Amino acid sequence: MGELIRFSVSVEDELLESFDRLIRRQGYVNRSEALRDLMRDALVRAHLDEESKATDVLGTLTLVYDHHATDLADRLTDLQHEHYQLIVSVLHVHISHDDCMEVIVLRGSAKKVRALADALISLKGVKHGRLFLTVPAKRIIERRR
Ligand code: NI
Repeated sequence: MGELIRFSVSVEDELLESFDRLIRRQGYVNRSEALRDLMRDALVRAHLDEESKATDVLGTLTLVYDHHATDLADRLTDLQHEHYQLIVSVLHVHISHDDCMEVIVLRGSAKKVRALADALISLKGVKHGRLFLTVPAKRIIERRR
């Protein structure tokens, strides 16, 4: 951790009131921590947008699907085996009689991770899928100095 620096920010009163209401709802105890989280998130997203630099990203892909859908379970498994180098871990939850949820932890280049996530999400029978990408925050902050 670097040293803490205090800085002042000028902002319209209405914007600040809305922001304070939001972060209170979210459970923040002070503005500084909320602002730090927003800054880190902005840095991570900016880094991920520069695809060529994002060589080591971490992702969680959540998929919801009907396990009765023809061939789907096999195709999901086949695709994951084809790209086993990108897959760190898989959590499977039977969420109802018909539906399964799979949370797949991915690690690799942003390009490959996104491509695999897109291939899995677009399989017929997948009802909902969403990829969340992040990077080790320490690395982002150091890189940007
Ligand atoms: Ni299941």
